[in-house]
Amino acid sequence: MIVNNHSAFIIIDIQNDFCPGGSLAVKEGDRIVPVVNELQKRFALVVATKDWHPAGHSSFASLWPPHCVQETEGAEFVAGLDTSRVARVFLKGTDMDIDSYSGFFDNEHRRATGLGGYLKERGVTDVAIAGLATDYCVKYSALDAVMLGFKTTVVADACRGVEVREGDTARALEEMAAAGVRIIESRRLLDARASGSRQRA
Ligand code: VGL
Ligand code: ZN
Repeated sequence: MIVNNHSAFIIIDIQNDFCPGGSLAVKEGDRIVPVVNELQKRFALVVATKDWHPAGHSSFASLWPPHCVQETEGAEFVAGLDTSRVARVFLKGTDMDIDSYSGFFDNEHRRATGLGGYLKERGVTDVAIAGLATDYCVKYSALDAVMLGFKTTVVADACRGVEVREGDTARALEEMAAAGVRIIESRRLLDARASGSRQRA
């Protein structure tokens, strides 16, 4: 079962800088917002992450343009995202010298963000993940979730990829599936309640 009392929904980095007009814009990044808002209603527990870099973060020099700098407009959640049900926001990428694609740990697994412990303390066994970007932060969050023992689902159409190289999003989904992540479409979750009640009738 995907949605039960032991399930949590994790919203990854739906921030201005990852949406059209932002400094590290993901194509159609904003298009996932309505479906993410609908999906939230299916879960008793909703948490979110924010990419939250200090100015001059080490990742800006090498791979990425400056993005999601702490306390800037670019680091805020996009305006359309419903945050009223978000129980807690976990910040990632806060250490100057190391990046953190996963919402659970930095890229060398030196330090935890607290997300994994928070979920386990609340008896969460299953997680569903959506957000930005499929080929970076969603992927590494999902792989860490599996590693931590969560039954992990990624809602593919509620995510978009950066696609530094064309095909990265599709490859990321394959990689996640190979690691034991269930990849589904939002319809599976959004239709579940209605079809469930029909089946019981
Ligand atoms: C992300 C690149 C750099 C992401 C964050 O949220 O996927 N990607 N920082
Ligand atoms: Zn970042």
